Amino acid sequence: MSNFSEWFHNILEEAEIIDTRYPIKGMHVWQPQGFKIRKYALKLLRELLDDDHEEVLFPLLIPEDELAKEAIHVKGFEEEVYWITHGGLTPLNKKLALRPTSETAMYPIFKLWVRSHSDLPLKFYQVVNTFRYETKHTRPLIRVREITTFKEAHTIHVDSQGAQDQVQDAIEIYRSFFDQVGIPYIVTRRPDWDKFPGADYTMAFDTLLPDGKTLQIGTVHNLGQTFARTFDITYETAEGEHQHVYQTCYGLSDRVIASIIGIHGDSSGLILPPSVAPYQVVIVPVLFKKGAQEVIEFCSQLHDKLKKNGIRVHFDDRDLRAGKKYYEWEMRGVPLRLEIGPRDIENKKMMTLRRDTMEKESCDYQDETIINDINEILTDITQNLKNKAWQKFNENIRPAKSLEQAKELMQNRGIISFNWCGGETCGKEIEEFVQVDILGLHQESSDEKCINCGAPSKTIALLAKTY
Ligand code: PR8
Repeated sequence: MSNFSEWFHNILEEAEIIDTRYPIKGMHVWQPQGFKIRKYALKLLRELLDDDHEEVLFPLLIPEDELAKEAIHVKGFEEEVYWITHGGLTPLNKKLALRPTSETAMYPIFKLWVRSHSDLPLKFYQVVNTFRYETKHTRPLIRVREITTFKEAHTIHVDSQGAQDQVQDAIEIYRSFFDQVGIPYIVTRRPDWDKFPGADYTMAFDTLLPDGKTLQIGTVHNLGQTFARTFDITYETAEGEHQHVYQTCYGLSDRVIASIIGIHGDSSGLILPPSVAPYQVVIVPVLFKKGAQEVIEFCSQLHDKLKKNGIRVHFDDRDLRAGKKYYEWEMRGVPLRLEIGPRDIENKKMMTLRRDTMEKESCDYQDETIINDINEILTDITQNLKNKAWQKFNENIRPAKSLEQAKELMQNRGIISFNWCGGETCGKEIEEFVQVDILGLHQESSDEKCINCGAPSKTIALLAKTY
């Protein structure tokens, strides 16, 4: 995969994930295969959030005066908002924004919903499309102007500790989500100049795409009381006083799918983790003149049995050369292929091909254990994909002791860890020198010095070329 960008665009087209021919820049069409991957990824996330969040659905349009209420927030988004100015031929007396995110749509209503301390915390989420007029180069799934699958959560708490704890909980939820699809990540606290407009602080998940550039795949923001004050969201304490609430919000986008495709795929196409694969297993009959009917019947029964047991399976009985079918299912990333011919049935065998390793193996076939056997292979594929991805990710995080070394290491892209004092002027100098971005503060370090200004530094930060 020497040219990742080209590979990525080709595979989106060939595997029928996204059609990029829609005539608006940054807005694309989900095709059936892509839509299924999206659907299963959403299902995983919903299962995690539904534990203690309520799903809601707010309108797409935000009145101009509500969007403008939170000054820092609106400043952060002013260059990215799409506006509706007319209803038919009639100019609107109040412009309406297409939500770039939904804080200013939701929070005026939260003001009406929040009453007493006993109602809190409240945790909501919605899955919607949001619109951002991105000026940087757009790319399908990675930087789009219509984010079609914006999964945004918004929570409300009585105190600052509640919001801080929620940030940690949200990070755990996202960890668990990314683990289920085998995506490696590193969590940093974004520098102040790069936090979400209106947030006290922002925690971000970054992964690494095969071209060595990092992609921000999720963010968790502690909003403190900024929005609560702006929208006057208060609750009544046990003593009957009115206090402003504390809030958090966090979100994931279409980038989740981009990273699944980009990180696991290879030169033969997609490699999908079973958790999101439209088909987890494909059965291909190996037919000869003799015994063909028996093979078809066997495969068809096997298909029904797997399906009944909750495995997403497809029986490919098209009248095509087996080789052509193999090529197609490999390109589409089906985790496991079963090839069954007359001799296999006779010998109680089947041929398996794992897409993650491309290993072909003749396995025993037993009616009683087949479901278990297949589920075991699928679990192993999930684990192997995750391990491989994490290993590659970790290999690409390298420490630098000086700015010169950071610059040199950066020639191979990846992530550089280094000691940083945390100061803004100093940070900008580092970015200027190495010509890449500071992702943020990653973890505590023993006493060291900032690699740029020499001031004492107790934190390790990360640098990377970012998307
Ligand atoms: C919030 N408010 O909005 P965030 N294309 C694809 N993905 C994108 C794009 C884009 N143009 N822009 C951002 N993302 C908060 C939290 C409600 C939810 C992805 O936060 O602006 C990035 O992965 O940080 C980002 O981390 C995530 O959406 C949330 O966007």
